[in-house]
Amino acid sequence: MKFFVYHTPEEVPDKAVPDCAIAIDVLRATSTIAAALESGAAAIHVFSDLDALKTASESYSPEERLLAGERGGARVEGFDLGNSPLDHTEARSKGRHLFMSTTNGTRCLHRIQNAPMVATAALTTRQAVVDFLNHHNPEQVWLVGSGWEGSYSLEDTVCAGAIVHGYLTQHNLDLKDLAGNDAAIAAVSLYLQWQDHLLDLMYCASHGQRLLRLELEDDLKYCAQLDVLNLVPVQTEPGVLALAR
Ligand code: 3SL
Repeated sequence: MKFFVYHTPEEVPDKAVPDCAIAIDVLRATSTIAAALESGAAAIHVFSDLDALKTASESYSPEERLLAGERGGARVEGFDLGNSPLDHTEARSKGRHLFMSTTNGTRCLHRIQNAPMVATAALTTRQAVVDFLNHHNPEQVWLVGSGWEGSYSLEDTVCAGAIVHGYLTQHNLDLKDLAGNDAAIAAVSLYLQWQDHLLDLMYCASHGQRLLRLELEDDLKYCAQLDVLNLVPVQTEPGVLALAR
């Protein structure tokens, strides 16, 4: 297996397609996708365009669907939810289809949706993602950070590093044999620097600070947790995610 880390969807090579591509948006889209599936959501339908989202959601009854929209960190007016993982409880989400649009996370998923295997990762699901990779053993893995409007986000790269580091220690491998690009090596270094202080990293990160200004500190605390959910969201058709079977 070779890991390639891309800090943003814009960095992803145009013509190549890996065996497996994994979208990461720790703050907060991929943490929220995992939390929704953990709460029993039937599937997550991801859209860039809010009008297309509303139209597609109409094929489900109001009881069967939830509309989740975020722009600039805040909930889109008229939507049921914003983009907080803490919104999802069994009472609210179980059995329902989540129609979701966020600033960067959905863009990242669209960028990689043509890969034969597409999944999402967060710090909360890191070990489950390592187990998923062990099981499927893809040759080339892209770990793609969502970033913020085209620029690099610390928390996505630390998560990519946590995944590579988890795989590496489990197999007792050398980083130079696993890393497909220099960014993979840098991501592991970032993780090693911060592995015992992940919440502090969220406080330093520019998007963490943006969320703190919106009084979303509890979201930071939730998203900084490592290995607390044993599930992997996988793409079942372009733009739709459900639990890996
Ligand atoms: O950009 C995104 O996709 C979101 O995760 C950003 S936010 O954390 O909801 O503000």
